[in-house]
Amino acid sequence: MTKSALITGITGQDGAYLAKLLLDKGYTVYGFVARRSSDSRWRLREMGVEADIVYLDGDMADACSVQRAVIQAKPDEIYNLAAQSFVAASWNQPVTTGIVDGLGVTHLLEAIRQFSPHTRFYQASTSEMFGLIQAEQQDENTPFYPRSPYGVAKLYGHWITVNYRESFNLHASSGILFNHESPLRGIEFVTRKVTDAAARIKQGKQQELALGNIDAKRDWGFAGDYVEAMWLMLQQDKPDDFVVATGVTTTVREMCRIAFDHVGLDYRDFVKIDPAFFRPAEVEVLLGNPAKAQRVLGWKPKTDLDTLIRMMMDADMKRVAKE
Ligand code: NAP
Ligand code: F7E
Repeated sequence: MTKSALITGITGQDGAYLAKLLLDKGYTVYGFVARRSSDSRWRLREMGVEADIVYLDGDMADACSVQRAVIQAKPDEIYNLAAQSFVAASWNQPVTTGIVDGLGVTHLLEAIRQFSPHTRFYQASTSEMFGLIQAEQQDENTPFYPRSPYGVAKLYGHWITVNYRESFNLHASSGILFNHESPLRGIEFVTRKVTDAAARIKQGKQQELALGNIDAKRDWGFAGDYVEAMWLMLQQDKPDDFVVATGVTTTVREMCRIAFDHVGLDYRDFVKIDPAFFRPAEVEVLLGNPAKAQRVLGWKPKTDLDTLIRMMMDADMKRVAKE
């Protein structure tokens, strides 16, 4: 029988990769989409899936619209990817971030509990919940210490998912995903900011690149690999929480080196440090331990950072050349 899934945040990076994965598996895919004044479906077009999705209008802040979407779709699976996901912006929009990324999760869980309790639920949790890290390598048992309004809101979303699982026996899982990137990554995130700038500098369209804390370290993986882990979580008999990461951490500085190297440039000639890009409170280092995901889900990252950055550089070189 054909399965169905509702994806919130389907117009985002992960939404586009996940929609493609599920459509390829034969799912009927519903996309919960907020009204915007300009086009937000470009990633779905890039993935060649725009016409294959059933769109349902709504906003995570609007409980009525969330409820209506759940009742209309009554899907087998819901993937809650919608969020104000840019950490730096969360200090300027702390309340919106709290409502969308935090309370919005309750809107969905309540709708499932009341109207579609058979639906399996995936919550897009994040390594930002570890923030000021309490263990050198973070796993499902590491205490949380969020460092931004985004991290705090996501921690609420994580715990309400755990709580509804334990209170109402819902099949609700939380994926604690470390940074994952792709050519579809938003331009404000550091990897895309760097690959886009390196492509522009190479093609004479930009002179320099202003960055903040380039000594920060992240555990970066490929979004295409990570959406498979989301799907695998909902195929398990039992819901649970899983860290999804590569187990390797790298500085922003080294990531710059890889990107600029790929187009024959030395990043040190172009990168300038600008205090405007430093954060009020920084997450200095993240390093995940994906052992449980490997053991229980049989999931392993397939793409290393070098391959990922080269993939992003190639895509940006082509895109910038066409502009
Ligand atoms: P993204 O590209 O920023 O996509 C976010 C999505 O949420 C977009 O489709 C956006 O719609 C939608 N959205 C924002 N506010 C909304 C609202 N009020 N109502 C309905 N939809 C709304 O994020 P991503 O990188 O794909 O990440 C997917 C999820 O995983 C997010 O929840 C993020 O916080 C989480 N996460 C990401 C990472 C990562 O490294 N990428 C790691 C851990 C967790 P528009 O396109 O219309 O703006
Ligand atoms: O920053 C440093 C910055 O914005 C990474 C989101 O998907 O992953 C993402 O959050 C690091 C930070 O991602 C610039 O200070 C230096 O230390 O690419 P980012 P993020 O904050 O790690 C997590 C897991 C999520 O859940 C989030 O949704 O890079 N950095 N200079 C910079 N960052 C940016 N954006 N711009 C700079 O100029």
